[in-house]
Amino acid sequence: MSRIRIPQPPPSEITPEAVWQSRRRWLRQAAAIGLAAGSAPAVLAGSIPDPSLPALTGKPNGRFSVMDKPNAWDDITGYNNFYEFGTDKEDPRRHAGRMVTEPWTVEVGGEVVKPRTFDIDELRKLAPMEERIYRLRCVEAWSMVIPWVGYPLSALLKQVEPTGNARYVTFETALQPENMPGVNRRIIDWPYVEGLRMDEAMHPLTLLVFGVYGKLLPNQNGAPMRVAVPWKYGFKSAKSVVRIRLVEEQPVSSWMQSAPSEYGFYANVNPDVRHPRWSQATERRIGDSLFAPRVKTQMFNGYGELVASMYDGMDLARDF
Ligand SMILES: Nc1nc2c(c(=O)[nH]1)N[C@H]1C(S)=C(S)[C@@H](COP(=O)(O)O)O[C@H]1N2
Ligand SMILES: [Mo]
Repeated sequence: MSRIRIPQPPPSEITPEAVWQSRRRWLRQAAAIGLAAGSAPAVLAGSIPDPSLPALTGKPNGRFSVMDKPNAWDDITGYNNFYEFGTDKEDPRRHAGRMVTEPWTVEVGGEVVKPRTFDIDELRKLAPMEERIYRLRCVEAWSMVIPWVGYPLSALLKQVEPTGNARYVTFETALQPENMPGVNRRIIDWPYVEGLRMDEAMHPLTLLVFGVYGKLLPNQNGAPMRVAVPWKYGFKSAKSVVRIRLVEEQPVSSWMQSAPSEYGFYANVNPDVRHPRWSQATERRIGDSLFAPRVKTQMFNGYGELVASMYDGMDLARDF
């Protein structure tokens, strides 16, 4: 008799309920201090969001959250990759305010029974919001810890009923040349396109994200909706998505197209497969002191117990 194996997080990934609750208290207290006095040190230092920002909360999901302390609000919203707005880490915060995010629709089509265009308000109500603390590992060998608010991508994909031909999913980012100073430079062939294999897209860890730190997503983090795939390099997680297509053939994503020797389709975090220009064995944690040692990068960014079985029999050095 075969049983469906529900993936269990490894012991190091499980947040014991008590620890989880105490951290929740800590976050709430920090937020309360911010509410009580706008001049509270935590707000001034930018470690938590400005209480006046629009809220979007989710039920904490301890099972799919890591134990690490989340990065400061200022790191998460001020040190970004969003090349549509420029290549400097500060460019997205500086320029992304110009992106128009209202109205916003997301077209979901391709190999599906019920293709549909969803309004963003509809998408925000499609499934219950969860808060999940995820690691983000950038291919540039730095990392952060981010409390995202969203729900599994699978909830949306089930709505449109993928056909038997649907083997991959592609995500396309909005293209607003008049508001995006970065797209005048031909770094990649805009719009930004990324993709996942169907089982990766349906995996419970793959999150559609609408908020961060209990607030609606700021534009620089991919408002109003982006993807978060925590066991892959950050570039797989497309921001400000306007189109999702289910397709039969493995898509060519923007980074693969611009530099196929540097960026593969799978892009699973893998300390043993170096980027042609640098090692992936260690990472710098954003927010750590300059003198802090680099940390060892973990296979699948530490999510191996949950995802490794999807790649059984694959040579991940070849399929990088
Ligand atoms: N549309 C778009 N999505 C993108 C990027 C981008 O340049 N454009 N950068 C990627 C990279 S390299 C990373 S590391 C993450 C960063 O997400 P964050 O800025 O919210 O931390 O977004 C990814 N999604
Ligand atoms: Mo990245």
